[in-house]
Amino acid sequence: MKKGEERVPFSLPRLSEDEMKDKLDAMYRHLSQRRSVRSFSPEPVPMDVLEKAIQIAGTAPSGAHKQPWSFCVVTHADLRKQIRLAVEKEELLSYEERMPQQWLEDLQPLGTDHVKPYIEEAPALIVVFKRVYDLSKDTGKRHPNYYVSESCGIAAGLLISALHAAGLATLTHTPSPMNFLAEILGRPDNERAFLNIPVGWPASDATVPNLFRKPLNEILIHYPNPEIK
Ligand code: IYR
Repeated sequence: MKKGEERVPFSLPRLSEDEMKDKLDAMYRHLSQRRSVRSFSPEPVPMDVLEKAIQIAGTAPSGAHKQPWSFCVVTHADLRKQIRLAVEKEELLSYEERMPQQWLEDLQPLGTDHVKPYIEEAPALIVVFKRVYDLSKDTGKRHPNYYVSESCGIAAGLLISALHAAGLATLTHTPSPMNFLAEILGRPDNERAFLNIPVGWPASDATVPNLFRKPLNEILIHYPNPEIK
């Protein structure tokens, strides 16, 4: 048997239908409480909680199990300030020149603009990098990774769910372009910034827009379906 081809038995606990429903009802109620937050308390969050959340993110499935992600935790105030300034410079250009009118209109209910105090106020930023390729430890040769964005997207979903379970608020922030993050954080050539996630407790006066989530019947399509040939 070749290296990595060993197989081990696998099973999951079998739940009754009631147990399945109860678990998922509770999970839905819990995850429905998650909101993107743009106003954080500056109180530091425990590092081991962030570490555990990142360990949870690292359980995500990935293309060919390459685990093509790195998570940078930035708590240092000077570095957060530096990132805020760089973010605001890019976002100003985006809001003033790069984003089409329709996009700006779609963002109106969120009330966002290029000013991003929360990047500095949140006690931690988790910057997710996708690794577009890896370098062989022995030969230094480039080795490709696969479905890197899908893999990192799933990992980021687990990360924000884990942080939410710990009672922490997050924002999935995507300045565009965001190559300055790799520069500021000194990341190697194979890493590209994927998401910048401010983390912390919500500020005591935090508010969020009164958004509604699509009901199940708008996002679920059953098959076979008499309305679709
Ligand atoms: N990255 C910008 C703009 C922005 C874009 C989307 I799509 C959002 O859902 C929210 C904001 C910003 O952070 O302001």
